[in-house]
Amino acid sequence: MNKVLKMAVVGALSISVLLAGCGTADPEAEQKEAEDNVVAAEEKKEPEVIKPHQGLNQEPTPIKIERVGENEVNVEMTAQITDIEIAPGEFYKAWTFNGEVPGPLVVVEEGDVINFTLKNMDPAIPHSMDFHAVHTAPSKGFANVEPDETGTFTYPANNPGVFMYHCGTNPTLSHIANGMHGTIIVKPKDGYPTDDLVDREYVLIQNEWYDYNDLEDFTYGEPNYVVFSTKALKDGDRNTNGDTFTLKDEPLLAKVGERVRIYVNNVGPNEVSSFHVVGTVFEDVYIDGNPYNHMKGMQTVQLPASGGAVVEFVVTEVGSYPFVTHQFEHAQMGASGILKVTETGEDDGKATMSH
Ligand SMILES: [Cu+2]
Repeated sequence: MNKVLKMAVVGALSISVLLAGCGTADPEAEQKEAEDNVVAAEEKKEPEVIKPHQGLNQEPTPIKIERVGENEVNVEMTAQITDIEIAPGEFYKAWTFNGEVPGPLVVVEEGDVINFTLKNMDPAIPHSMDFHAVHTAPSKGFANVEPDETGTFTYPANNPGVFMYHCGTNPTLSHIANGMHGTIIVKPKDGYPTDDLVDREYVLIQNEWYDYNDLEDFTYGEPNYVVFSTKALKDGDRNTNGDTFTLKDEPLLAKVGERVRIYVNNVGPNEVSSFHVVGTVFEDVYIDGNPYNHMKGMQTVQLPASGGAVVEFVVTEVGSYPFVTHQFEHAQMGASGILKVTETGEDDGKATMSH
Protein backbone atom coordinates (compact mmCIF):
# COMPACT_ATOMS: atom_id res chain seq x y z
CA MET A 1 0.00 0.00 0.00
CA ASN A 2 1.15 3.49 -0.81
CA LYS A 3 2.55 5.20 2.30
CA VAL A 4 0.28 8.22 1.95
CA LEU A 5 -2.64 5.85 1.52
CA LYS A 6 -1.56 4.01 4.70
CA MET A 7 -1.82 7.27 6.64
CA ALA A 8 -5.18 7.97 5.02
CA VAL A 9 -6.45 4.56 6.11
CA VAL A 10 -5.37 5.14 9.70
CA GLY A 11 -7.04 8.55 9.56
CA ALA A 12 -10.20 7.07 8.10
CA LEU A 13 -10.28 4.45 10.86
CA SER A 14 -10.07 7.18 13.48
CA ILE A 15 -12.98 8.94 11.83
CA SER A 16 -14.97 5.69 11.67
CA VAL A 17 -14.38 5.29 15.42
CA LEU A 18 -15.90 8.72 15.93
CA LEU A 19 -18.79 7.98 13.62
CA ALA A 20 -19.45 4.48 14.94
CA GLY A 21 -22.72 4.19 16.79
CA CYS A 22 -24.57 6.31 14.23
CA GLY A 23 -27.21 3.70 13.53
CA THR A 24 -25.38 0.85 11.70
CA ALA A 25 -26.40 -2.79 12.14
CA ASP A 26 -23.98 -3.62 14.96
CA PRO A 27 -22.38 -0.36 16.03
CA GLU A 28 -20.58 -1.86 19.04
CA ALA A 29 -18.87 -4.60 17.05
CA GLU A 30 -18.02 -2.15 14.30
CA GLN A 31 -16.53 0.31 16.78
CA LYS A 32 -14.47 -2.41 18.44
CA GLU A 33 -13.11 -3.58 15.10
CA ALA A 34 -12.22 -0.05 14.11
CA GLU A 35 -10.52 0.57 17.47
CA ASP A 36 -8.56 -2.69 17.19
CA ASN A 37 -7.35 -1.66 13.75
CA VAL A 38 -6.22 1.73 14.99
CA VAL A 39 -4.41 0.16 17.95
CA ALA A 40 -2.73 -2.35 15.61
CA ALA A 41 -1.62 0.49 13.34
CA GLU A 42 -0.28 2.48 16.30
CA GLU A 43 1.46 -0.51 17.85
CA LYS A 44 3.37 -1.30 14.65
CA LYS A 45 6.81 -0.12 15.72
CA GLU A 46 9.61 0.91 13.42
CA PRO A 47 11.63 -2.24 12.77
CA GLU A 48 14.96 -2.12 14.55
CA VAL A 49 18.40 -3.34 13.69
CA ILE A 50 18.50 -6.96 14.86
CA LYS A 51 20.61 -7.40 17.99
CA PRO A 52 23.71 -9.07 16.50
CA HIS A 53 23.90 -6.32 13.86
CA GLN A 54 23.70 -3.44 16.35
CA GLY A 55 26.94 -1.49 16.35
CA LEU A 56 28.27 -3.64 13.52
CA ASN A 57 29.71 -1.79 10.52
CA GLN A 58 32.11 -4.11 8.69
CA GLU A 59 34.69 -2.42 6.46
CA PRO A 60 34.09 -3.07 2.75
CA THR A 61 36.08 -6.09 1.54
CA PRO A 62 37.48 -5.93 -2.01
CA ILE A 63 36.08 -8.63 -4.30
CA LYS A 64 38.66 -11.15 -5.59
CA ILE A 65 38.39 -12.23 -9.21
CA GLU A 66 41.26 -14.36 -10.49
CA ARG A 67 41.57 -16.13 -13.81
CA VAL A 68 43.04 -19.58 -13.12
CA GLY A 69 42.63 -21.15 -16.56
CA GLU A 70 41.63 -20.28 -20.09
CA ASN A 71 37.98 -20.97 -19.20
CA GLU A 72 38.06 -20.95 -15.42
CA VAL A 73 37.80 -18.09 -12.97
CA ASN A 74 37.80 -17.91 -9.17
CA VAL A 75 35.43 -15.35 -7.62
CA GLU A 76 35.53 -14.65 -3.88
CA MET A 77 32.92 -12.50 -2.19
CA THR A 78 31.68 -11.78 1.32
CA ALA A 79 28.30 -11.38 2.94
CA GLN A 80 28.64 -8.61 5.52
CA ILE A 81 26.85 -5.85 7.42
CA THR A 82 27.89 -2.35 6.37
CA ASP A 83 26.41 1.14 6.72
CA ILE A 84 25.46 2.68 3.38
CA GLU A 85 24.58 6.36 2.92
CA ILE A 86 21.43 6.16 0.79
CA ALA A 87 20.46 9.86 0.89
CA PRO A 88 22.45 12.81 2.24
CA GLY A 89 23.10 12.03 5.93
CA GLU A 90 20.77 9.00 5.95
CA PHE A 91 22.49 5.69 6.64
CA TYR A 92 21.11 2.18 6.21
CA LYS A 93 22.73 -0.75 8.05
CA ALA A 94 22.66 -2.85 4.92
CA TRP A 95 23.03 -6.56 4.40
CA THR A 96 25.62 -6.50 1.65
CA PHE A 97 27.99 -8.31 -0.62
CA ASN A 98 31.49 -6.98 0.14
CA GLY A 99 30.19 -3.88 1.93
CA GLU A 100 28.69 -2.31 -1.20
CA VAL A 101 25.08 -1.89 -2.33
CA PRO A 102 24.66 -2.94 -5.07
CA GLY A 103 27.49 -5.43 -4.62
CA PRO A 104 30.68 -5.25 -6.66
CA LEU A 105 30.54 -5.89 -10.39
CA VAL A 106 31.51 -9.42 -11.44
CA VAL A 107 32.86 -9.79 -14.99
CA VAL A 108 33.59 -13.18 -16.58
CA GLU A 109 33.79 -14.51 -20.15
CA GLU A 110 31.19 -16.60 -21.97
CA GLY A 111 32.12 -20.26 -21.46
CA ASP A 112 33.90 -19.72 -18.15
CA VAL A 113 33.48 -22.08 -15.25
CA ILE A 114 33.08 -20.00 -12.09
CA ASN A 115 34.55 -21.33 -8.87
CA PHE A 116 32.65 -19.19 -6.41
CA THR A 117 33.46 -18.71 -2.74
CA LEU A 118 31.11 -16.93 -0.34
CA LYS A 119 32.54 -15.99 3.03
CA ASN A 120 29.66 -15.18 5.37
CA MET A 121 30.93 -12.58 7.85
CA ASP A 122 27.41 -11.96 9.21
CA PRO A 123 27.39 -13.35 12.78
CA ALA A 124 23.62 -13.91 12.78
CA ILE A 125 22.05 -14.89 9.48
CA PRO A 126 22.80 -17.37 6.69
CA HIS A 127 23.26 -15.92 3.21
CA SER A 128 23.68 -17.30 -0.28
CA MET A 129 24.37 -16.36 -3.88
CA ASP A 130 22.05 -16.71 -6.86
CA PHE A 131 23.80 -15.74 -10.10
CA HIS A 132 21.23 -15.36 -12.88
CA ALA A 133 24.04 -16.01 -15.36
CA VAL A 134 24.57 -19.69 -14.55
CA HIS A 135 22.89 -23.08 -14.75
CA THR A 136 22.81 -25.04 -11.52
CA ALA A 137 20.40 -26.80 -9.19
CA PRO A 138 19.56 -23.92 -6.81
CA SER A 139 19.26 -26.31 -3.85
CA LYS A 140 22.94 -27.12 -4.37
CA GLY A 141 24.56 -24.23 -6.24
CA PHE A 142 22.73 -21.46 -4.39
CA ALA A 143 22.69 -23.16 -0.96
CA ASN A 144 22.89 -21.21 2.28
CA VAL A 145 26.22 -20.43 3.90
CA GLU A 146 25.86 -20.28 7.68
CA PRO A 147 27.15 -17.39 9.82
CA ASP A 148 30.95 -17.26 10.05
CA GLU A 149 31.27 -20.07 7.50
CA THR A 150 32.56 -20.21 3.94
CA GLY A 151 30.86 -21.99 1.05
CA THR A 152 32.27 -22.93 -2.36
CA PHE A 153 30.28 -23.60 -5.50
CA THR A 154 31.12 -24.34 -9.14
CA TYR A 155 28.97 -23.63 -12.19
CA PRO A 156 29.34 -22.68 -15.86
CA ALA A 157 28.48 -19.26 -17.33
CA ASN A 158 27.58 -20.17 -20.90
CA ASN A 159 25.19 -17.33 -21.77
CA PRO A 160 26.56 -13.87 -22.52
CA GLY A 161 24.77 -10.90 -21.03
CA VAL A 162 24.10 -8.47 -18.22
CA PHE A 163 22.61 -10.42 -15.33
CA MET A 164 21.47 -9.79 -11.81
CA TYR A 165 22.85 -11.62 -8.81
CA HIS A 166 21.33 -11.67 -5.35
CA CYS A 167 21.14 -13.47 -2.06
CA GLY A 168 18.42 -16.11 -2.28
CA THR A 169 18.08 -16.95 1.40
CA ASN A 170 14.55 -17.00 2.78
CA PRO A 171 12.81 -14.55 2.90
CA THR A 172 14.53 -13.56 -0.31
CA LEU A 173 12.72 -10.24 -0.47
CA SER A 174 14.28 -9.17 2.83
CA HIS A 175 17.77 -10.16 1.69
CA ILE A 176 17.47 -8.30 -1.62
CA ALA A 177 15.70 -5.22 -0.26
CA ASN A 178 18.21 -4.94 2.60
CA GLY A 179 20.97 -4.69 0.01
CA MET A 180 22.11 -8.09 -1.25
CA HIS A 181 22.05 -7.63 -5.01
CA GLY A 182 24.39 -6.76 -7.85
CA THR A 183 25.35 -7.33 -11.46
CA ILE A 184 27.39 -9.98 -13.26
CA ILE A 185 28.45 -9.37 -16.86
CA VAL A 186 29.27 -12.39 -19.00
CA LYS A 187 31.23 -11.02 -21.96
CA PRO A 188 30.19 -12.54 -25.31
CA LYS A 189 32.84 -14.76 -26.88
CA ASP A 190 32.59 -12.95 -30.21
CA GLY A 191 31.83 -9.54 -28.73
CA TYR A 192 29.03 -7.20 -29.85
CA PRO A 193 28.77 -6.18 -33.52
CA THR A 194 29.21 -2.53 -32.48
CA ASP A 195 32.32 -3.05 -30.28
CA ASP A 196 34.58 -1.09 -32.61
CA LEU A 197 32.33 1.97 -32.53
CA VAL A 198 32.28 2.39 -28.75
CA ASP A 199 34.41 5.14 -27.18
CA ARG A 200 33.39 4.91 -23.54
CA GLU A 201 31.69 2.38 -21.28
CA TYR A 202 29.82 2.65 -18.00
CA VAL A 203 27.77 0.38 -15.76
CA LEU A 204 24.54 1.70 -14.23
CA ILE A 205 22.39 -0.23 -11.76
CA GLN A 206 18.95 0.74 -10.49
CA ASN A 207 17.68 -0.38 -7.09
CA GLU A 208 15.08 0.59 -4.47
CA TRP A 209 15.27 1.41 -0.78
CA TYR A 210 12.39 0.89 1.69
CA ASP A 211 11.79 1.29 5.44
CA TYR A 212 14.60 -0.40 7.36
CA ASN A 213 14.42 -4.22 7.36
CA ASP A 214 10.63 -4.02 7.14
CA LEU A 215 9.28 -7.04 5.28
CA GLU A 216 5.78 -5.56 5.41
CA ASP A 217 6.96 -2.38 3.71
CA PHE A 218 9.06 -4.40 1.25
CA THR A 219 5.92 -6.40 0.42
CA TYR A 220 3.10 -3.87 0.47
CA GLY A 221 4.84 -0.49 0.47
CA GLU A 222 6.24 1.88 -2.09
CA PRO A 223 9.96 2.57 -2.19
CA ASN A 224 11.29 5.52 -0.19
CA TYR A 225 14.01 5.93 -2.80
CA VAL A 226 14.74 4.57 -6.23
CA VAL A 227 18.39 5.11 -7.08
CA PHE A 228 21.22 4.57 -9.53
CA SER A 229 24.82 3.56 -8.94
CA THR A 230 27.80 3.02 -11.21
CA LYS A 231 30.25 0.15 -10.81
CA ALA A 232 33.89 -0.21 -11.87
CA LEU A 233 34.46 -2.16 -15.10
CA LYS A 234 38.20 -1.90 -14.55
CA ASP A 235 40.68 -0.59 -11.98
CA GLY A 236 40.42 3.17 -11.59
CA ASP A 237 36.77 3.38 -12.68
CA ARG A 238 34.27 4.93 -10.31
CA ASN A 239 32.41 2.60 -7.99
CA THR A 240 29.44 4.03 -6.08
CA ASN A 241 26.61 2.82 -3.89
CA GLY A 242 22.93 3.18 -4.78
CA ASP A 243 22.06 6.62 -3.43
CA THR A 244 19.98 9.65 -4.37
CA PHE A 245 22.80 12.14 -4.86
CA THR A 246 26.23 10.93 -6.03
CA LEU A 247 25.52 10.69 -9.75
CA LYS A 248 23.87 14.12 -9.69
CA ASP A 249 26.66 15.82 -7.72
CA GLU A 250 29.47 14.06 -9.58
CA PRO A 251 28.22 13.27 -13.08
CA LEU A 252 29.51 10.59 -15.39
CA LEU A 253 31.58 12.16 -18.18
CA ALA A 254 31.86 11.86 -21.95
CA LYS A 255 33.41 13.82 -24.79
CA VAL A 256 31.22 15.42 -27.42
CA GLY A 257 30.74 13.14 -30.43
CA GLU A 258 31.55 9.95 -28.54
CA ARG A 259 29.51 6.78 -28.66
CA VAL A 260 28.75 5.75 -25.09
CA ARG A 261 27.87 2.20 -24.08
CA ILE A 262 26.05 1.56 -20.82
CA TYR A 263 25.63 -1.86 -19.28
CA VAL A 264 22.43 -1.30 -17.33
CA ASN A 265 20.71 -3.60 -14.84
CA ASN A 266 17.59 -3.21 -12.71
CA VAL A 267 18.01 -5.19 -9.50
CA GLY A 268 14.71 -4.11 -7.98
CA PRO A 269 13.62 -5.88 -5.90
CA ASN A 270 10.09 -4.90 -6.97
CA GLU A 271 9.87 -2.20 -9.60
CA VAL A 272 10.30 -2.13 -13.36
CA SER A 273 12.76 0.36 -14.87
CA SER A 274 12.04 2.35 -18.03
CA PHE A 275 15.62 3.34 -18.73
CA HIS A 276 16.03 6.48 -20.80
CA VAL A 277 18.80 8.99 -21.47
CA VAL A 278 17.37 12.46 -22.09
CA GLY A 279 18.54 14.10 -25.31
CA THR A 280 19.51 10.91 -27.15
CA VAL A 281 18.07 7.90 -28.91
CA PHE A 282 19.69 4.51 -28.33
CA GLU A 283 21.31 3.58 -31.65
CA ASP A 284 21.83 -0.05 -30.63
CA VAL A 285 20.40 -2.06 -27.76
CA TYR A 286 21.12 -5.64 -26.74
CA ILE A 287 18.33 -6.85 -24.50
CA ASP A 288 19.71 -8.69 -21.46
CA GLY A 289 23.12 -7.99 -22.99
CA ASN A 290 22.92 -10.87 -25.45
CA PRO A 291 24.30 -9.89 -28.90
CA TYR A 292 21.52 -11.94 -30.50
CA ASN A 293 18.84 -9.63 -29.00
CA HIS A 294 19.88 -6.66 -31.13
CA MET A 295 17.43 -3.75 -31.34
CA LYS A 296 17.78 -0.38 -33.08
CA GLY A 297 16.60 3.17 -32.47
CA MET A 298 14.98 2.81 -29.05
CA GLN A 299 13.91 5.74 -26.85
CA THR A 300 13.43 3.73 -23.65
CA VAL A 301 14.47 0.24 -22.63
CA GLN A 302 12.22 -1.66 -20.32
CA LEU A 303 14.06 -3.58 -17.65
CA PRO A 304 11.93 -5.97 -15.62
CA ALA A 305 13.04 -6.65 -12.07
CA SER A 306 16.41 -8.38 -12.61
CA GLY A 307 16.54 -7.40 -16.31
CA GLY A 308 19.63 -6.03 -18.02
CA ALA A 309 20.64 -4.47 -21.31
CA VAL A 310 23.54 -2.97 -23.21
CA VAL A 311 22.60 0.41 -24.71
CA GLU A 312 24.68 2.60 -27.01
CA PHE A 313 24.15 6.18 -28.10
CA VAL A 314 26.10 9.13 -29.48
CA VAL A 315 26.29 12.41 -27.56
CA THR A 316 26.13 15.05 -30.29
CA GLU A 317 26.38 18.29 -28.30
CA VAL A 318 28.11 19.63 -25.19
CA GLY A 319 25.80 19.71 -22.16
CA SER A 320 24.09 17.68 -19.43
CA TYR A 321 22.24 14.50 -20.38
CA PRO A 322 20.12 13.22 -17.49
CA PHE A 323 19.58 9.47 -17.32
CA VAL A 324 16.36 8.39 -15.64
CA THR A 325 13.79 5.73 -15.30
CA HIS A 326 10.94 7.25 -17.27
CA GLN A 327 8.54 6.10 -14.57
CA PHE A 328 8.89 9.62 -13.26
CA GLU A 329 7.55 8.95 -9.78
CA HIS A 330 10.72 6.90 -9.40
CA ALA A 331 12.91 9.59 -10.94
CA GLN A 332 11.40 11.91 -8.34
CA MET A 333 12.36 9.38 -5.62
CA GLY A 334 16.00 9.63 -6.69
CA ALA A 335 16.40 7.60 -9.88
CA SER A 336 18.18 10.13 -12.04
CA GLY A 337 21.78 11.07 -12.66
CA ILE A 338 23.80 13.10 -15.11
CA LEU A 339 26.06 12.27 -18.01
CA LYS A 340 28.04 15.46 -18.56
CA VAL A 341 29.34 15.95 -22.08
CA THR A 342 32.23 18.37 -22.56
CA GLU A 343 34.68 19.36 -25.31
CA THR A 344 37.47 17.33 -23.73
CA GLY A 345 35.67 14.54 -21.88
CA GLU A 346 36.98 16.02 -18.61
CA ASP A 347 34.77 17.93 -16.18
CA ASP A 348 34.75 21.58 -17.29
CA GLY A 349 33.36 22.77 -13.95
CA LYS A 350 30.23 24.20 -15.55
CA ALA A 351 26.86 23.74 -13.86
CA THR A 352 24.74 20.74 -14.82
CA MET A 353 21.01 20.48 -15.32
CA SER A 354 19.17 17.62 -13.66
CA HIS A 355 15.71 16.04 -13.64
CU1 LIG B 1 21.34 -12.78 2.46
